[in-house]
Amino acid sequence: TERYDPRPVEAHWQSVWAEKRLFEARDEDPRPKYYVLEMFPYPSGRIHMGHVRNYAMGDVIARYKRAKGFSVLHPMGWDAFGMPAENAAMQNKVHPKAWTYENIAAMRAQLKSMGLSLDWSREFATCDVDYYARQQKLFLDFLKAGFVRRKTAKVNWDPVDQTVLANEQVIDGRGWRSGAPVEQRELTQWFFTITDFAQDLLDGLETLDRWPEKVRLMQRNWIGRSEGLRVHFELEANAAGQDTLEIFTTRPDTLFGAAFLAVAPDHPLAAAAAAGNAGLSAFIEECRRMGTATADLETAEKRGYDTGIRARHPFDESRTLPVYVANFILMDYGTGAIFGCPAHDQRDLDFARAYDLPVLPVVMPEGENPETFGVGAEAYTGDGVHIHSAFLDGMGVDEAKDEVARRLEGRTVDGKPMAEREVNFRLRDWGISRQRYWGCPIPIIHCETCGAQPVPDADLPVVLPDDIEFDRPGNPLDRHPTWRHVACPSCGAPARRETDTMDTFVDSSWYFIRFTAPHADEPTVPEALSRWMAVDQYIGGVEHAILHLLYSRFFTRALHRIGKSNVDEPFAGLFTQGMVVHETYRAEDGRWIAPHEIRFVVDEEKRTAFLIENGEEVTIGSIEKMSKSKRNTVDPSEIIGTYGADTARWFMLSDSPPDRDVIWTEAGVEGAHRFVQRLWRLIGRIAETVPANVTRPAEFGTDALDLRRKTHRTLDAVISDIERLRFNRAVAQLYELTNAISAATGSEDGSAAWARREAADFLVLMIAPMMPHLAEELWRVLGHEQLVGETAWPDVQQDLLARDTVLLPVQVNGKKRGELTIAADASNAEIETEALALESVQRFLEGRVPRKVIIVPNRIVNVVA
Ligand code: ANZ
Ligand code: ZN
Repeated sequence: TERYDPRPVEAHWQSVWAEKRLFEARDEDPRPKYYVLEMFPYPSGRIHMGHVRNYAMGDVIARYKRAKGFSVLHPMGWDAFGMPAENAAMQNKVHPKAWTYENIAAMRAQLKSMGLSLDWSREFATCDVDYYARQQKLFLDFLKAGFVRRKTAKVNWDPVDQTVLANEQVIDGRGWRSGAPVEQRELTQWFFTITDFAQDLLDGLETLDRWPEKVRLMQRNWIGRSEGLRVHFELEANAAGQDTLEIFTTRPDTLFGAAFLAVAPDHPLAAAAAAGNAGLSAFIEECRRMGTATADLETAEKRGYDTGIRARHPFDESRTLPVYVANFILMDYGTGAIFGCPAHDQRDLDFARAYDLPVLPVVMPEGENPETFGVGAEAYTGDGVHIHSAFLDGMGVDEAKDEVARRLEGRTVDGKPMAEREVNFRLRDWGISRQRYWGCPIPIIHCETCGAQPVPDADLPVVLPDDIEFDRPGNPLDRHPTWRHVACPSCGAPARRETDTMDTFVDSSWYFIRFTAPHADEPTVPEALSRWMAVDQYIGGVEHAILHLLYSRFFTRALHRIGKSNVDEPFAGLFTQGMVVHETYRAEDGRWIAPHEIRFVVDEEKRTAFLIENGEEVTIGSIEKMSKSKRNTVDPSEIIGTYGADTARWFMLSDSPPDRDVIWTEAGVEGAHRFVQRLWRLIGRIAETVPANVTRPAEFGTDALDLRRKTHRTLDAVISDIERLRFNRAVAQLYELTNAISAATGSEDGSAAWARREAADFLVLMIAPMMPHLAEELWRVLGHEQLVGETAWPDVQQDLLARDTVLLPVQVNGKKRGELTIAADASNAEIETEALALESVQRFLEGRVPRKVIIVPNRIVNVVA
């Protein structure tokens, strides 16, 4: 047949692969392992184009590595707990569990229609009791090992709905449902002690040489190591019952530029000073209401209140510094108190300008005049020499930091050293308590007498009750009539269950480890873990560059410390893919129009869009990330239904570098589909005209040799492109080879026929990772009995890679000025670049830009200047 119909073919091969269990990873397979993983999806209901791109990339690697002789693990699962299921329950009266599993079923079918080479035998959802039961065990293991702490922390509290809100439920400071201003409340919560791993997590980044530098930098900044000094300032005359105030600074060298001290609103000194000071009390109260989200504090106006307390300057007896309570000081960083140096810190400068405090520069760039150097609207945070700083004058920043530390360490207040060096991390402990139903229950029982008790092993797992009501806001587990009432495992008295569930980031912090032994009784199996971990190639969105990856690195380390893992880093290679973007369309009245509602009229001048429904003209807007709100999404199922999965996969991989955004266009998809059809006809013709049993000739004619060279060079390039995840370049190579094969008809002497067969075979094997169904079908057409999925990747014949060279004379304005040795089949662009780069040519051009470069193939190059 002339036309290729992907639908029956794709379904056929999918069932053949499944029957043969071709993609199931075997623990006992003796070949070297390769673990490729894409970030598992949240079961929102339908897959989107971002998924298609993500999984198409992972599948290319999985199929390629399999063909290269690796024992490949390529699993799939579902990140299935979380808020949307509860929202659906409240809005549509459907149980979160039913909603989630229905979505999973729908999305599983969609993924299967993509023909991904996944090991479905290892599939699980994080909301499966089987999975979260093991997570509860790990939680208790971590608790025993000291990786879990209980402490109070602030939560967002909606006073109208009487419920805790997740950060994403707070919109402009108000509850998403009630619209009431959100308050901060202190709750006792569970934390993983990730801060104890801060240095380790930082050091580990150095070993991750197959991660994008950008992501490592983001992690480094998030961990935020800083070396600094704790300094005890003496307060004047027993202020508010305190003699000293301890601050943390990373810039002790700027001490002579200090203009004030400041403490956080929750600092004990603030409370002490507020006693009997109504104005200060009101200010503190206001700060509290504003909340403490770090992002807000960065941008909020810097505000403070003078406590009236004064501190002594440690090196200058004549100076005192006012002590403020300020809204930009965080209680849980350093000591919750600072000295402010306006000239060299932007926050301090903004504050000083608002409260009329002196701005004295004490560091200036080398070569400035100390008498005239000043600071305007921007603080000077660079390096330089010290000025106006007594014994520090003339020193550089590092030297001055050390000098201040040395001098203060040697002095004492109240019998203690006035300063201690300290390393601080910006990283906070990971609070995992969520006041929600649809999550992994925290396996703890609270007893009035015995305190928080772990649920005994025999009583695990703690299973979520199914009979719950979503008629009111808040956590339904709190209102369940029986679930929360249990006997204390230690004294037997009536006690209550922890009703908080775990942050869903916990679920995704070890799923990749569970894939190595998904059905095991224990959470992890040492042999399986050490066989498959680390993940060799992890692929996902850059939006997970910080938290998910950091938490996973923490989990893996924590498992190592308790002897359950032998690796520290879970992901040896990381790739962050770009987004799928699309044009946007708007009707006259401003409403967003979906791509399928539009018909285009294209003439030489422009493209115009019209509503199919009534012919109204529609404005073509900017290209943006596909989103429901702008209605510029394209449904993968529709594309697969129309063109087949191979076309969708091919287009996704072809159009731009995989780390950049790809613009989805109908024209692009059609182009990809035309290529599918073209391959079908081309390979079909070869299969018909060139006998499958031609014997390998002893000698190759020129045409045959040319085609063989092209074939092997393409193979060589495709290998290096796939290994570097440059899929779009691999695709471009394959287009070229296809053209070369089409062109190489003509003489059918024995050697040319053999070369054509070889080229066709290789082409099919090379497209297989991207278009696996078409490849299987073509492979069959070519007469092979094995599946492509079972066939080894072809070998490059090295001697065919060498290129013949020619020697070309190079003239400038008609006179010979040099010679160029270059590949005989080099393109004109290559020849021009190389010719112009010749030293001799450069000399005669004397910096002029050549007007024209005339190339007579294989004869001569003439540069016209
Ligand atoms: C004086 C100073 C002078 C500072 C100067 C900076 C520049 P990193 O590097 O992020 O660790 N700081 C200390 N504790 C704070 C807190 N609890 N809330 C808000 N700010 C706090 O930042 C350390 C610097 O942040 C410290 O060094 C302190 O200001 C401020 F020219 O001390 B610095
Ligand atoms: Zn008890």
